[in-house]
Amino acid sequence: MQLYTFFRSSTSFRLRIALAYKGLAYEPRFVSLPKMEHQAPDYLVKNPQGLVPALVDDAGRVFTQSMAMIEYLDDVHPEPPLMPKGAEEKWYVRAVSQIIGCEMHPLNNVRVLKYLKGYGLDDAKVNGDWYPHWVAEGFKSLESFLVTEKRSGKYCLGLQFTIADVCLIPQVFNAQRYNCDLKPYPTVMKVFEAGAALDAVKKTEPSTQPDKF
Ligand SMILES: N[C@@H](CCC(=O)N[C@@H](CS)C(=O)NCC(=O)O)C(=O)O
Repeated sequence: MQLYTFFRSSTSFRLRIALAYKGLAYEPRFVSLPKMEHQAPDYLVKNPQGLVPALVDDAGRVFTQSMAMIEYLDDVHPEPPLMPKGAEEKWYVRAVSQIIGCEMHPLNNVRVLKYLKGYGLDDAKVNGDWYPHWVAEGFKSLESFLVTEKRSGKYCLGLQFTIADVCLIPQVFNAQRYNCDLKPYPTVMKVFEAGAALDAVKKTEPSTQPDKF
């Protein structure tokens, strides 16, 4: 298997965590976002969306969209599971994942930040206002969801490490990189700390990646 990844990409980090957690070996293929390698013709052949990550299996089949990829991996390699068994539990971990993957991440994606700068907003406005604003909106909503649902424990779903944690951890790493204030989200941070202590996270986090700069 090959994983097309960029060290700072939180969606690539999701895949790195999931693959490491399941003990699945892969060859990394580094795609530099600053160098626009995700828009290069040879990469667009693999992923016409021009985004990382992409996973290519031994038969040459290409998989994209991180949350769909993780659920696919969980179907094909069920142990250890990243999806719970029950219907309600599945809804819950997908809901947490989608707060992050559908509501937080897209607003602060590279191409969105670049486009804002095209409107004349400078780095201070984009990195110091827009970015932390949407992190705060997202984590405020996630914190109240976790508290209201009363299902979190060590991880988002009690003692089971799931796709919800796989999405939450990289989002917190990104927020820390942008110096966002995370004190108002104690439940988010508690499950983050537990997840960040796992080997599957420690050996895949951005600073451990060969393409980091
Ligand atoms: N929904 C996609 C999002 C993928 C995505 O947006 N990846 C980012 C890096 S985290 C990217 O490639 N951004 C390039 C850009 O915005 O130009 C997924 O979950 O895989």
